[in-house]
Amino acid sequence: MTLEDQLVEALGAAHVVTDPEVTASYETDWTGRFRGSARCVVRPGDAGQVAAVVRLCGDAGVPICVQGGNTGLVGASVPVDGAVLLSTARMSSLAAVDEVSAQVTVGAGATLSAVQAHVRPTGLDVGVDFAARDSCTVGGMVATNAGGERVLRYGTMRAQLLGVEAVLADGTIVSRLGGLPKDNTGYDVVSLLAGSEGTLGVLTRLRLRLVPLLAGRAVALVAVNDTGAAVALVRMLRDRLPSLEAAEIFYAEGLALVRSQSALPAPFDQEHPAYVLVECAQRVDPTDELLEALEAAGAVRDATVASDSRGRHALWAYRESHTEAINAVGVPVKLDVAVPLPALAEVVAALPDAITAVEPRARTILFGHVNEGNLHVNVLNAVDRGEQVSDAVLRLVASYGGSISAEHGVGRAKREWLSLSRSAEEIAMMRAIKRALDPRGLLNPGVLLPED
Ligand code: 2HG
Ligand code: ZN
Repeated sequence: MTLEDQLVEALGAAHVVTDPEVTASYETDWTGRFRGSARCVVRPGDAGQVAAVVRLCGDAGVPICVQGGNTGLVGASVPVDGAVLLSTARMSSLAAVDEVSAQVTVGAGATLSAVQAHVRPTGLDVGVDFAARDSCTVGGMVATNAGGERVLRYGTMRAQLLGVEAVLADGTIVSRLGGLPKDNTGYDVVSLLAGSEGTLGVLTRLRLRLVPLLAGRAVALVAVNDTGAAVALVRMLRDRLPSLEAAEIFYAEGLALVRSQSALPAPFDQEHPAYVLVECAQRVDPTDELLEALEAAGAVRDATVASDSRGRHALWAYRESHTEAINAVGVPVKLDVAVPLPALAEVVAALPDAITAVEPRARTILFGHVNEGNLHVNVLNAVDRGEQVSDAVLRLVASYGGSISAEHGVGRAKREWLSLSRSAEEIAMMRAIKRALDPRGLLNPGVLLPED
């Protein structure tokens, strides 16, 4: 029996796909930069079926690549050639919300927006949110330790995670979904799986902590002179406004690109060098306190505030449309970095020259999450020089004590630069963990750890 026949026996023919027209959409990443070729796509329905897939692939010595919503931006969800691509799409269960504990258990394949829609009627919400919410899956969010727009208030995905069910490389099912917030009984295996990018186990269910759903919201788009002014503004708002939930940054060039790809009107009657988008959220309307804080702030060139849902979404659209607008004009080299806040302005000023030094035609669009010093460096017209551009950006960032991956993960895109952010001792420790849990390197080979 071929591996495909055995997989059909375990999952049913409907859930083992070999038709190249169907598998094609799983074989390219969202940006169009990373490609692979899977021998088939399997769609297990639960941990038991995942365990069967893992055992069969292990016996056949065939690697497995795990894919959620395929919205990842570092090439980690694209298969190495000849791998079995395991899609989590069918594992999208949503258990009843535990309102007493403010927790919920969901399948790894549930999209973020499905979980939001499921929990919000109970007055609770998911602490992490970002633009890919309609397609990204909770499993992928945990596997990459996704960050997004509310890290300032609630932390990254790891901070939302109270339990996991996962299948290890030998087919063992590890289930720890009890959700006790206090539980100091040994190694934190749940946290270890967050950010492991599918290299240590296949996540099948997740237990998430929930946060209060805050209906009183106000969003301000604030025009400022430069990154330094943006950092100073956010620091001041953070000190003054306990309701501050998001602080994002983008620049004139990004706004022009977004507007060229959409029907969005100009937010102000003139252009400005840089823009900060902030959102406040609490039980009662925070508009007055946001306005007062903005009035007290020094370096505001212009500002517009929206409290109603339509107005707030319209302001967020300027920021959240960046990714799609960039992809609409070409395949970008994407780098997601973080630097210490005091260095952010200097790094932003240095980046364009560092990039054009290795690719003079490059067009660099910067935006990101200002409070975490997290910049999304998107470089167009540079995909043929992707290695050199990545090298220049990541070395610059590392020289400021920054991280080569703030929130998207390492994936295939950045693994050869891991030593810029992690010491040799840490990488050796990571390799030892990988060897202990997946000695044959079956799970997501080519992702996260550099070539040995
Ligand atoms: C965001 O913050 C995402 O919108 C995507 O992390 C960033 O497209 C990007 O580079
Ligand atoms: Zn981001």
